Amino acid sequence: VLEMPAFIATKVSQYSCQRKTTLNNSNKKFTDAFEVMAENYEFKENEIFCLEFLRAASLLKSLPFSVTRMKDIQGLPCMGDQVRDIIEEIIEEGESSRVKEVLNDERYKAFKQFTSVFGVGVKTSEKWYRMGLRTVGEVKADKTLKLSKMQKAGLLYYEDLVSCVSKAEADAVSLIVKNTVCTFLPDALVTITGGFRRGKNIGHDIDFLITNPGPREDDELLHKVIDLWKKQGLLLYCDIIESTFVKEQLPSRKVDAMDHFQKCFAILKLYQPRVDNSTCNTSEQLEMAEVKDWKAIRVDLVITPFEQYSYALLGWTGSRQFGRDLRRYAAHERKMILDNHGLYDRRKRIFLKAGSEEEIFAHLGLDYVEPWERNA
Ligand code: DCP
Ligand code: MG
Repeated sequence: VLEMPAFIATKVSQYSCQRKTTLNNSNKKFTDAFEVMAENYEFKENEIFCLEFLRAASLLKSLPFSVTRMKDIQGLPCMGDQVRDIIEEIIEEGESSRVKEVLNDERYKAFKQFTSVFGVGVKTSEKWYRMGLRTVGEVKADKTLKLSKMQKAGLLYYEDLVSCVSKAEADAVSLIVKNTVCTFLPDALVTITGGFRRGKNIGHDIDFLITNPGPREDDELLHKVIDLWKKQGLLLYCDIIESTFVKEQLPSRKVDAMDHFQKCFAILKLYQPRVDNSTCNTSEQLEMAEVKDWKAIRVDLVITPFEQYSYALLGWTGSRQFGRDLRRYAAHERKMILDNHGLYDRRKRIFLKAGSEEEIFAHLGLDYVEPWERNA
């Protein structure tokens, strides 16, 4: 481990794609606080302040030492006044009164609950809050609410979906996805992305990227997979989004833009080892144990053309902050536009091909960062 002064001497980049961020966070006390602040600003749709706290959190996560004095953050980027105030409070008092205030705030608490429902974002939360609703329980009980199909599923499987996905569950679902895809396309490449590819052992969903290295594409693959799961009774919910990719189109400059791949946001039924019936005393408990031998799991499937696979892999591996900074770095430092489909060089006016993530980093003039170092 580097001593603090020696570490600071090597200048820390403002871009997380020029840092290594593993899951060993030496500054959780601070980064948890910043993430609460960022979330509260997200709920208030204040993107600037939200990003300020997300960048600060990301920076402290990359430090190989714990911050204990204000001197430790001297010369570091992303440390604005709001951020410094909270760091100072936590150093001196052990906690931040501003963060505590947010955590106790009625609006924050309600939004936190509402947005934890699959299909519910800030807009819907705002609506429900204005109607006087405060908890998911109240939302469930209100039979007059007009809900989307996604939100209905989100509420129906709420308890399963808020309890996080474990690595073991991700591995089990991975087998199911691979087996199903390969019955239709034996050569298909199925890769787990998102947090699990970054080495996390829990997640809110499981993300998969599917591509066919062969010459032909199969637009029907996703539909075939979904239809089979329906027949097998494994599909609790699914929303298929068809591809909207247009070849000549320049990559989107929006930092959080959705990509154009054919994809599916699904909820799968994962059968789990049965609960031991001998521990149940009442007939009701016995019935429960027998009825529910499965868990609802959120799964995203993304289908990509083989030529775009590396870009899709880089984008879908995340983290979100790492992806944002890659795009910002490309735009501001290289005059290039990066998205999940490709990289466009605005000076040369060409798309840069890449057969691996390493090649994309090389195009951007960046040192390669391993997936487990992208937990920014
Ligand atoms: N992503 C993307 N385009 C989208 C949605 C996500 O490029 N429309 C990227 C950014 C994320 C990654 O894909 O880092 C995975 O998205 P998740 O929301 O599943 O995030 P994680 O997998 O990183 O976290 P979690 O463990 O909560 O699932
Ligand atoms: Mg994920």
